[in-house]
Amino acid sequence: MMKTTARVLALLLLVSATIACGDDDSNNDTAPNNDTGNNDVNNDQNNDQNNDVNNDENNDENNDENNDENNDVDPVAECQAQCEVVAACQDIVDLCGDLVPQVVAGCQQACEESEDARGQINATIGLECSVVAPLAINGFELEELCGDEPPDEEPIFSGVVTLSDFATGTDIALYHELEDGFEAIGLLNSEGTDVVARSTGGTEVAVLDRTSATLTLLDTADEGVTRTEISLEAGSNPQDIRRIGDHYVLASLQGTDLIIFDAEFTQSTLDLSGVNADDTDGNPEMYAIFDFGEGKAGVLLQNLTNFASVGSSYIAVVDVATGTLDRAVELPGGNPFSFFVQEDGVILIALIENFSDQTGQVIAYDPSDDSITEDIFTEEAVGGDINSFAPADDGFLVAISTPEFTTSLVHLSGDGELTEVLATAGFDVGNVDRVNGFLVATTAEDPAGLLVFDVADATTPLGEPRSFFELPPRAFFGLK
Ligand SMILES: [Ca+2]
Ligand SMILES: [Ca+2]
Repeated sequence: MMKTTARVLALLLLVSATIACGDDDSNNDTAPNNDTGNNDVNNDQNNDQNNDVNNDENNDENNDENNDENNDVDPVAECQAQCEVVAACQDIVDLCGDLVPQVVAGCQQACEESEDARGQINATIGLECSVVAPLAINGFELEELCGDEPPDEEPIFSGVVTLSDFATGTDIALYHELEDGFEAIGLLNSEGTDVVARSTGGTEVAVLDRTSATLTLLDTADEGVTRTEISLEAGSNPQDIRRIGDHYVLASLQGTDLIIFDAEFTQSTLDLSGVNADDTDGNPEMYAIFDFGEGKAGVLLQNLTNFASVGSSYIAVVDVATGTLDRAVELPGGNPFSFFVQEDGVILIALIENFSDQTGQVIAYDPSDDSITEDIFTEEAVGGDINSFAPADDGFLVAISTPEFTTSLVHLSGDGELTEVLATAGFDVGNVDRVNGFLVATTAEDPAGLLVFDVADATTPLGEPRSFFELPPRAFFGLK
């Protein structure tokens, strides 16, 4: 269903541009003959400029039609009829097969919605298939639309990938893992070099561009159509955004205020600087947000001073509708840096303390009763700072940065045994996420791509890294 919509949309997008630039000369020469007074002139011109057979037919048909209908031909109906005529040409039937009705639908919608397209299409009335079919195939890019049909199957899983070289720009792509390959669809290209994508929940993706200080909300179910674009405070370093009910909650590393947007994107703020008295710089370092349930947002506060952890970190539990702090939950360690929400609602949080120490750990926090279980696994066990992790059936996949400031993707078995999965010189591991029974890790070098694992065997990647587009992938999150 999505593919069908996408194709018709793509067709619509192509109409004005492609027909307009397709062959202006021949199109303009063949003016629509819907005015009796102009029939003779038009047809004389046609006769002069096109082949005799065509124009003899044109003259007969057009004059008859015009006379019969008192010259009151609806140009939209005329255009839509021409869509069917052209789509019946054998070359197009051969090329598009089952997609012909969609080609016609897209063409006819263009007749309704675009005066330019309508004029261009009507200008082809009367041309033979040998002339108009190549024009349509070229103009509508039908070889691409019809000839290269992607597999019509439900993806095994889907996700969103941020690709960047931190220099020339950032691409945000929608990724589908398919039974016999993969498909990547560009959603947004930014010149910004400090851009992240976040799931707000559902199929919606938020793109936070710190370079331009903008928030863009895209709908992946609609091939990345932009829903909203909002300017943010420059330098606020936005980190994460989450949809809670009909509100959005935005966390920024710089500044004291959590930002809450209501359904009309009217902004309110909540000062969280007082949650940890030990964090004397007044900035609580809001790092991430999760849906706490019952209209509440959980905001992870790193509480750093001069980039160093200053004792406990906290979860600020915020009632979104009222914009008030419900409570603050103290965590047994500093610097929450990544988290994973389990299906049972329990949240695993990596408290990494400081970079290059190995004193951090992953805890399990249960929002239903604020209980905490420590030492799910430790930095000491995996041999570095825990950048990102996701649970497998038999342990965890963990992206770490080592004390030597290299990155590795490691597997920690259920009994705490470390199995190094991938680590090569220059290997640049981004993050790990779990979606629909699979684990996906991003690698930016040697090689660049997405590494896919089955959760039942998280030590052996499934096939080659999935590599696409020009920029290396930096982060992936699954669309739940
Ligand atoms: Ca601080
Ligand atoms: Ca650490």
